[in-house]
Amino acid sequence: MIAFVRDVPTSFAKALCATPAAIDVAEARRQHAAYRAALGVPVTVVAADDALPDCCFIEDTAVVAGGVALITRPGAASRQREPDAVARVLGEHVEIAHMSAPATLDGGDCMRVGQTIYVGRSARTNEAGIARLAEVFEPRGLRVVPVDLPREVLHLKCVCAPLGDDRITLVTGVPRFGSFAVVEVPAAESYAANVLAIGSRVLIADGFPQTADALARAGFDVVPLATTEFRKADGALTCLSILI
Ligand code: CIR
Repeated sequence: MIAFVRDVPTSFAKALCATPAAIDVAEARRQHAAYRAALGVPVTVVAADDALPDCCFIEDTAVVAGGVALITRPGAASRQREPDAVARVLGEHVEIAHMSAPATLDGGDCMRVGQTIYVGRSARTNEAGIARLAEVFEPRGLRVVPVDLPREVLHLKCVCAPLGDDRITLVTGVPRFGSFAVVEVPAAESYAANVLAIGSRVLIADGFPQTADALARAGFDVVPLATTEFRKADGALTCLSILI
């Protein structure tokens, strides 16, 4: 497994956010370094672009499965140049497919569990984006299943995340979809649903004890990480990497 991450740009304090809060870029870089170290797999770093304040949220720029990377067209206009540099780096490892206007899709809306890719219908991901996702991945043996999201949810993986090929985290109260086992995340800890599971280890945002306990009881080695600065920009753990 290789992880691709993208450095935190100097302009990160200008990243998109629903509720503005002062971002400490130096602290974000420290948290990013700890994240990289915690991944426990070889990491390839894509250089930051200061013209793209959200570029460290690399997950949104590509969906990788079955040996192909679908380079996205992010739903936020300010992010639509982010995929260019990522495509160049991923192209050294996997086949590349693209999407074009009017399609938009953010990688944070896509959750692969086994041979199924669940995709959130969100303000960032439209029907043309979902159709392109299906066009690329269904011939490769993956099923694409859309999931409706409430308007206030940024991305599908704000409320769930994969735990291997047969389990997910899911915030209590979010309607169930799929037929896998669920580790419930209490609504009061909903930010912690966005975990990054790598084998038997699971990276989790620090400060969410009920979710950490539930994951430990589910058999995971729980690795808490500080994410305060990324959270201010509406980001979490999966957003910061692409794993292939
Ligand atoms: C945005 O609004 O696009 C960024 N500030 C946050 C993106 C987080 N990405 C993700 O959850 N995959």
